[in-house]
Amino acid sequence: MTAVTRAYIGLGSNLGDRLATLEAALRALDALPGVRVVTVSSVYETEPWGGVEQPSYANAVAALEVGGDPLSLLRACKEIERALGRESGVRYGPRTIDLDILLFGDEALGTPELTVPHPRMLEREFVVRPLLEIAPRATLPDGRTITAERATEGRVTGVLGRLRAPGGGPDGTG
Ligand code: PH2
Ligand code: MG
Ligand code: MG
Repeated sequence: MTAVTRAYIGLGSNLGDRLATLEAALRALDALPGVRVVTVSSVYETEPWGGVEQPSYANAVAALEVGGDPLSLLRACKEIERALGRESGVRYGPRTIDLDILLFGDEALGTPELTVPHPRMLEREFVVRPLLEIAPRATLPDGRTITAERATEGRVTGVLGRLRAPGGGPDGTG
């Protein structure tokens, strides 16, 4: 039997129909072989972070069960971003969809292609707020608890509601 890992993905969109795009991304993640979307946070309206003039973001976090390895998941995320019309543009600039691996079980990974945990996640309210909503006891690989204390960038300005989670009940548990 192969191991199943609990991973957390940050989703963001600030171009086009943001909620429809986030839902399409969740469906595409759930359709990946060996991947199941387990829980999805509320969608938060957030101030754009990164110093580029751009529209506000819709951000959410999803918990996944993943049968494969982190690099395969990363490549699948890139493929989904492409399929949903993301164009490679300005660094930290506007995008149709962004899928970032935040945590992958208790693995710590530092490769040119992928760093996990996401190196800047603790500073970003648009990541920490939705993550703590669905995983209030989430920890880093070194055992430290994740808190909102340092999350002062990309502030949350409102809650946009909930997405239809793929694969079952309203919260994806069905
Ligand atoms: N993503 C970025 C740049 N800035 N700001 C917010 N609020 N949310 C994001 O997801 C975001 C951002 C590039 O990935
Ligand atoms: Mg990002
Ligand atoms: Mg990204």
